[in-house]
Amino acid sequence: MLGRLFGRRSDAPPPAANGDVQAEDTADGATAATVASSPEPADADARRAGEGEAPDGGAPGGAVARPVAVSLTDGEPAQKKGWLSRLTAGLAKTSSRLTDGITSIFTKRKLDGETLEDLEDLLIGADLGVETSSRIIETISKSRFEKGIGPEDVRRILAAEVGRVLKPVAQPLIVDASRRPHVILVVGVNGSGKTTTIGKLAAQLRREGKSVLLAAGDTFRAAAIDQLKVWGERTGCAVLAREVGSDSSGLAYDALKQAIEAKADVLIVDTAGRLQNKQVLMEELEKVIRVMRKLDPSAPHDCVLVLDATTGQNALNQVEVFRQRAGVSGLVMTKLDGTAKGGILVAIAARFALPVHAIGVGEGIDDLSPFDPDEFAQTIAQI
Ligand SMILES: Nc1nc2c(ncn2[C@@H]2O[C@H](COP(=O)(O)OP(=O)(O)O)[C@@H](O)[C@H]2O)c(=O)[nH]1
Ligand SMILES: [Mg+2]
Repeated sequence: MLGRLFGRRSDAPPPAANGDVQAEDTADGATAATVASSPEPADADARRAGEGEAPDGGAPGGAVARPVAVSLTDGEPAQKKGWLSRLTAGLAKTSSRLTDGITSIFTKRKLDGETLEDLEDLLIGADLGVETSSRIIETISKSRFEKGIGPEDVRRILAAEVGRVLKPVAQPLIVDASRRPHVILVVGVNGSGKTTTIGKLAAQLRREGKSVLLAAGDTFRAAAIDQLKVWGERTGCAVLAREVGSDSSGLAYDALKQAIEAKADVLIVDTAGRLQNKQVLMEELEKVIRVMRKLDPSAPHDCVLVLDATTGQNALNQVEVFRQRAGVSGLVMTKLDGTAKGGILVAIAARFALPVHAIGVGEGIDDLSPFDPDEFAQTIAQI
């Protein structure tokens, strides 16, 4: 059982006798989790986890992700390099669309109204938003480029403006060590990448030596429950799960109770995301929050909205809805690797000013990183 939970290979050494996370199957089919307060360093577990298959039929995590430790709170140079190449690859579609477009508009052409209009179309087409696009156009038209303006100048202005918009929102997800547990509620529409993001986040927290309990609050689909269990095994985190159709707020309550008793560092609560019936979904989320507050009035300490970058403009609407009802405190944008319209992150930052904690650029366990505005800006402008 411990081996399965720790994602241990058969040839790997057994975990320390005082392993921090234990789980046992209970009579009602739920997986009960016990999280002790002094975890062993999880680096080895996380590395092993990186060698497994991605859940949910995704690409093999091991093939995509090398076992490079990327922390949400720090970054060694080697890790940074690994992340940068991942970011560059992940944002390739967006950056090549923008920079190829800029090159074709600004090569051997005068700077006139038509050129600027073409640029504006390009920027809006990449979902950067009207506000940011207009500001870039304004900066260019106000600048005195007597000898004409080249693609590189435009790329530099683009990077500066995107960096300026993103800087105030780039705020890492900080786990408050004084809370036991720090509760992170993860919300978002179906398929946005909630469960995958939870898995990636859990891996990073475990590498930092934190004990983490995961609650399989999307009780609507068996596959969703199994998917979180797989991530629990890969990352060495205990998972509290119940059978399909169980009450998710009851599960969240029990998970928090258990995490408090075990003095776990972090509890991450997964949720369902069917937006077909917005009202029911939102009421359910409100109930999850309400019941957890009976145990800890300050919970959840973070409510993270996971957004799929490939949904484009619809993501703006999702922020609106979830912010009103679930009290979203921060965002993670996933699948930036799957779109040429990664500019949507800029539009969202400009419109809502909500913290962006991290971005996802792939399905692998290491494809989540703290969000660095300058890196993002320079990468999409290929500076
Ligand atoms: N390419 C890519 N795929 C992702 C990313 N994040 C999640 N996915 C995939 O998106 C699909 C839905 O993710 P899932 O976590 O199940 O979404 P949920 O319904 O919100 O929990 C899965 O196939 C994931 O592997 C990402 O950053 N990039
Ligand atoms: Mg899910």
